[in-house]
Amino acid sequence: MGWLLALGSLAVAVAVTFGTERKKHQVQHGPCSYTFILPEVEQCQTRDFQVTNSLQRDSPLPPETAHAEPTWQERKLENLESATENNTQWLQKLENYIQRNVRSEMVEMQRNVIHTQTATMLEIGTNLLSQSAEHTRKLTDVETQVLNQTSRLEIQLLEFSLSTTRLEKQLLQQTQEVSRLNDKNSYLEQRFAAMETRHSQELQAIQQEKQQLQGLLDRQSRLVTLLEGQLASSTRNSTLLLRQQAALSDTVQRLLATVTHCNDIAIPSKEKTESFRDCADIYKSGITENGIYSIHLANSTQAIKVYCDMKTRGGGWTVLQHRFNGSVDFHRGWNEYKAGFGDPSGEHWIGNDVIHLLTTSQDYTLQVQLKDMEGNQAYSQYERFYTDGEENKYSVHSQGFSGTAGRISSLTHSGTMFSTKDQDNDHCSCKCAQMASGGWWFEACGPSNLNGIYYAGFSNVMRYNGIKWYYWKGPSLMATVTTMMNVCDMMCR
Ligand SMILES: [Ca+2]
Repeated sequence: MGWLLALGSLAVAVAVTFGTERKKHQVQHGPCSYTFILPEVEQCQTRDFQVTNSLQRDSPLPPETAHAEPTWQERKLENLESATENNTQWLQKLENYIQRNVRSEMVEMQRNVIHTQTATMLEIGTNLLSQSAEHTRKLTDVETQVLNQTSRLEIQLLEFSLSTTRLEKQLLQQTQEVSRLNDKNSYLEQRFAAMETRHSQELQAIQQEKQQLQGLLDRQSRLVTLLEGQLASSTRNSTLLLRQQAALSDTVQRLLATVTHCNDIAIPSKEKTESFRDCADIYKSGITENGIYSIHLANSTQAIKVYCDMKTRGGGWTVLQHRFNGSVDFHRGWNEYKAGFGDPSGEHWIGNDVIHLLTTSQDYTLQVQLKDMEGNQAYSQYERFYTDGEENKYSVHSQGFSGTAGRISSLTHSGTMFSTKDQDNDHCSCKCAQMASGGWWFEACGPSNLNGIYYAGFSNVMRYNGIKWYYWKGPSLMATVTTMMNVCDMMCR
């Protein structure tokens, strides 16, 4: 490369030296042609011009110098020619040198360049191949990763798809369920609305009914007020009537007393002369017909009408109680049982005071006669029978039991007090007279009650408050006839 630099500097030097010259000088050397542009000679200073080229100094002087003095133009031309020749020679040498060196160098350089380029190309190719392989490997890795990722994504997608299908199914089911519930709900709402309508209608009807009832109640209240007024006036009338009745009764009593007194004065009766104490007395006097007779109790002048049974078992029986058709109510209070009620010719109770006075005046035998619905008859008899006075609540006393109406006595044991619905003297925490009906010697409440309710006709119903003589027919006798009658014992007959 050194020669190229030298050549370059020469060309530059020539160009600097002749840059201002306009004229061109061409040199033909073989196939090569050289063109020089030289500066204008007229502008140069003659004195200052000198040639420093060694080739110029070494050349011999031309022969003309000896004999003739050349002009400056000629010298100049000669100088120029010699300079040109020197330059041409120099250039030829240079050219040769160049041709000689440049060719081999060019070949070498070309070969080197080719080698270098080949090596470079090979290196580049190798680099490219390695890079390509690297890229290929990376690409393969990336592809593998992408494939793996894709597979994973596909699997996930499949799972998502399955899950989605499942969810869709569930959603569908839930939608159906919701739809079903909606249907049910609407059905229930309809039913509820219908029920509400019905209830409101019923409520209206009930309210109307209530208003009607309210109206009726108001009318009845007015009627009740009216009736109460009428009742009050009736009560006043009734009180007046009762007073009048009491006055009439007094008048009748007085009249009867007057009549009796007149009779006593006018016709002295047989009864007056023969004052009977009981039916046995009458029977002993020779009267043997059943009927109503008057007796006088001991220490009493008052005549008492009694029914005398002159036929049964020897006759002379004073009837204390008699029932046969249920026409008389036996569910009465203490005072009525005390005084007696009913008529001796019909159903009656002779009275507790009479029974007490009669049975304590002398020894008496009691006989109870019974007859059931089928006509069966039986009796119970007590050889000794009496009752205490009212101060001892008419307590019963009996002994010497016999008869056909049960093997055991149905009359309560001695000492049992008499009870009525308004006087509870029994040994029960209850009130036997109210439960069993009638007045009797209830204990608690005992096996008998001949003053119970008289039930007519056949019935299988067990009645606790009927006529009872337990040890003959059990708790419910259904008797058609009951008779209690007293007679003085055999000694007095
Ligand atoms: Ca009691």
